[in-house]
Amino acid sequence: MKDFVKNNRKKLIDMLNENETAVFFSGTAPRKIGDEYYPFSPDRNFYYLTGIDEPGLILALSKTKGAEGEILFISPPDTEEEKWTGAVLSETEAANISGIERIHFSDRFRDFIDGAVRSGDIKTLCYDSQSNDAHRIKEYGDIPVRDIFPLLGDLRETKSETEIKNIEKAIDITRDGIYSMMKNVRPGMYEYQLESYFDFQLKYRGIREFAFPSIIASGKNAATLHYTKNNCVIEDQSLILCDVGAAYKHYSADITRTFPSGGRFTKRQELFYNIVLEGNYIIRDYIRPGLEFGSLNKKLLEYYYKELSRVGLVSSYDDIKKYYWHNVSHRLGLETHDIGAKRDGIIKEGAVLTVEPGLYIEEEGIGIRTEDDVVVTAFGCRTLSEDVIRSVSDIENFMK
Ligand SMILES: [Mn+2]
Repeated sequence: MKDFVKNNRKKLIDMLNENETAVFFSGTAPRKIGDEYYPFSPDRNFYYLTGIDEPGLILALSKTKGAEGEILFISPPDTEEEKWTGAVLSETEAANISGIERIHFSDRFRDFIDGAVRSGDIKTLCYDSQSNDAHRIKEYGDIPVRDIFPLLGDLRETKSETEIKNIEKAIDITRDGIYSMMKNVRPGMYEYQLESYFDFQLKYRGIREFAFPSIIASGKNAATLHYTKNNCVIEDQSLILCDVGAAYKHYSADITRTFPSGGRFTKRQELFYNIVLEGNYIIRDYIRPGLEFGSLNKKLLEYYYKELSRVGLVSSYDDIKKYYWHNVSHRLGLETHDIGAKRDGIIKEGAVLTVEPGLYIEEEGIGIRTEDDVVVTAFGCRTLSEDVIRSVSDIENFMK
C-alpha cells in the first residue's frame, strides 16, 4: 500500500494551486453510549492518502513556492491511556506505513497553520466538505477555504492494481461465506441463523469488517431493499436473497445471490430467476468506457419491458417500477457506494462497478437479485466475481 498512497498524495498535490494546503483528518470513533464507542473506521480520503488506520491523525499536503510538502500529525504518546487501550501509532510506524517523512505531534498542528498563514505560505485552506470533521476547518480562523472533495472523487474513481487486488480478496472471502450459507440452509431455520454461517467464514479467515450490514431476506422480505432484521423463519420452497460483502483493507465486496431454501427452484421461481440473470449478463456485456452511467438502467428497463410483458407480468413500461425500482449499478471501492467524478457521469476505464438487476414480486413471495462486481476495461469490463456461481443448474448442483 505504501507506493500506492505515496502516488495518491503526489497526484493530489499536483492538482493544488500555488499556496494551497489541503487538510485531512483520520476521524474518531463515534460514541455509542456512556463510555462505550463504536469501532473506529478511518475517513476514507485520509486512508486513501496515508494507508493509516488510526484515529486522531491529521494530514497536511501543500504546494508552496512550487515545492511540495507533506506533514503528518500523530497523537502524542499517553502512558496512562495506553494501559487501557494499548500503544498509539509511533512516528516510525506512521512513516513506514505512509512513506511520509515529516511527522509531528498533533498538538503542534495549530501552530503550523497559524505560522504558515502569517508567512503567506498558506493563502487557501483546502478541506473535504464530506468529512465528519469538515466543521473543524473553521477553527483555524478567517482563511479562504476550498472544497477538495470533488478532486478526491476524480482520483478515487479509477482503481489501481493494488485496489483491484484488495477488492478481489474481499470477493473471495464473500464467495466462501455465500457458499457456506448455500450448503447449510434448511427450511425452518431463522434468517439470522443462516447469516451466522456467513459471519463465521469471515471471522475465521481474519476478516473483522463487513462492507455493510448483511441482508438475508427470505420470501417476500426480499422486496424490502435494505431489509437487515433477518429475523424471520425461512419457509419451505422459498427463495432467499443474500446481499453480503466482506471488506478487506477497507475495500468492499458487494455480492448478491438468491437461492432456494430446499435446494430446488420451483418452475415459477426459475422463470423469474432466469430473467434477472439474463439482465445481469446483458448489462455486463453492455458496460464499456464512455457510456453514461444512467444508460445502464435504461438498457435493463428496455429488456425487462420486453421479457416481463412476454410472461404477462406487466402490460406497460410504467408497470415495471412495481417490481423493480432501484438502480442497476453503483461504484464500489473504499466505500460500498463509492464516490466518483460525478453522480451521473461517464463510465471510465478502471472504475469498479456493481451490476445488480432485481425483481420483487411481493404478492408471490418472490424476490430476486443477482449482483456481481466488475472492473471497466478499455473495451468492456472484467467480472471480478466471475467464479461465484449463479446459474440455476450450478446452484442446484452445489446445494445437492
Ligand atoms: Mn450493491
